[in-house]
Amino acid sequence: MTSPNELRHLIAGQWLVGAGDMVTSVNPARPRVVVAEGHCATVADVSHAVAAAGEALTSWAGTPIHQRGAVLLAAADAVERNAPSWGLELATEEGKTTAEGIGEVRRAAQILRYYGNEGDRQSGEIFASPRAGEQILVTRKPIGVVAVITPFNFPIAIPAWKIAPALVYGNTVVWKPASTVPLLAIRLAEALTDAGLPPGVLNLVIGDSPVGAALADHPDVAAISFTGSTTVGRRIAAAAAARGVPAQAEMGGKNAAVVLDDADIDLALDQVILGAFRSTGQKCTATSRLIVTERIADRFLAALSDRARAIVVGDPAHDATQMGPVVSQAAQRCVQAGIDAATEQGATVLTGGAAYLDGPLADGYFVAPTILELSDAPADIWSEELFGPVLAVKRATDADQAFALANDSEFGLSAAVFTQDLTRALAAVEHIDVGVLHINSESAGADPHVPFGGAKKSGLGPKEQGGAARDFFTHTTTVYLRGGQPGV
Ligand code: UN1
Repeated sequence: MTSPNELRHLIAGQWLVGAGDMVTSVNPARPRVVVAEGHCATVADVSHAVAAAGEALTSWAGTPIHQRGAVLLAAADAVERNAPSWGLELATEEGKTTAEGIGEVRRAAQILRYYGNEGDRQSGEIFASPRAGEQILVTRKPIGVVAVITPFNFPIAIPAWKIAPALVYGNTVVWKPASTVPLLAIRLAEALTDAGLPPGVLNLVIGDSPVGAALADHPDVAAISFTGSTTVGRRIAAAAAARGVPAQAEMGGKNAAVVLDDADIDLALDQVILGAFRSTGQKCTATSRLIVTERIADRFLAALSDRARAIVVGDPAHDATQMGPVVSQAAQRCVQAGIDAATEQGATVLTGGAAYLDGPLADGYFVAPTILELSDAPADIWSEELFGPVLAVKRATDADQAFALANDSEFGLSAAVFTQDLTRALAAVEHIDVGVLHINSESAGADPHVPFGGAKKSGLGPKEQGGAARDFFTHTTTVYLRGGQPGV
């Protein structure tokens, strides 16, 4: 067995051993295997990191954007080159399949490349002035030291899509990743420093919630970008508002797939399976609710359950595996408790319904792909995010009722609608209240050049990615520009 990777923090360009509590990341498929371990950062480390980011700010902000972008482009090449080995490490630490792990590392490279080229894009605006001899320019400046707090489920892609725009627009960063996935955080930070990022421009502090809270509450942090649970996101956004600094919080989802009578059934089956069970359902964009119209419901649900049963669940390191474990024992218990509560509240288990407590998967944190059909009684599983491979189903009489059920959630991150009828697709665009809508594709997925984020209670503050990222990571200065000579 190889020895675990040593956990280190990056502060002011130095890789340091922490002085906080011991933290260990394990392979959720074989929890006796330790992937990385070491000491957490302390609150004092957070202060040092914020101070280092503050010291590096003036010089980094003054570096031409093309030069800042060149660092991201060089890092992208390194990330891409290492995709096979880091993808396997990602799978080993997080639990998604190796193919998905490699795909995610490549996606991080793509995101770094997108922002690496930002210098070639428009960076401001010019308006006409109502006064002769004047133009009005809108220019952009970095905000300052940015805190980035990221979740376990995309250990490199989500960090890349926050850190890359923050850096390219001239901010400096202190980043706290989830302590369940420190290895990929170290890999990304190394790629960026090896690519030439000056000391202090990116700092990495690994730890649990006290480290995150110390970072989010630090008086010298000028903006916070967070992805994670609704509870923590709201707390961070409230603290940021109290200090008068901007925050973006990407939080929960309870995303519906709507399958209408006229859908291409095979396509819908494929995509609903991907949306619900890829990454073991651990995405804020995962499909966790299914609404299917009555006329096709029996046929669709029987075929969907067959496909879910056929998913090969196992160790993410094996090529044949199609779905790995959930990230931790706490997650496994939480998902099981959610399923049990649903059945007590009247749900019928169509397939799955339990963790694997004996047999070859018993050691790991595995849960079977689960489909539950709900009765008319209220059920928590319809309204509360579970973050696991669990799909809750309701039937609708027609498209209107199906769209109303899709909207029956306090969340509004993403949705998927399956129909071949343009009029119904357009009605979905008009009526379904979400930040990301897929017509005839699964509810997950996000491209780097377009806005990403939720409606309703799924998100707080500006969206991520594309032009939205520029809006968040910069502030504008409106310049009324005249020559020095009156009247000219
Ligand atoms: C995707 O759907 O591919 O935490 C990305 C999450 C989201 C990212 C989803 N912020 O799952």
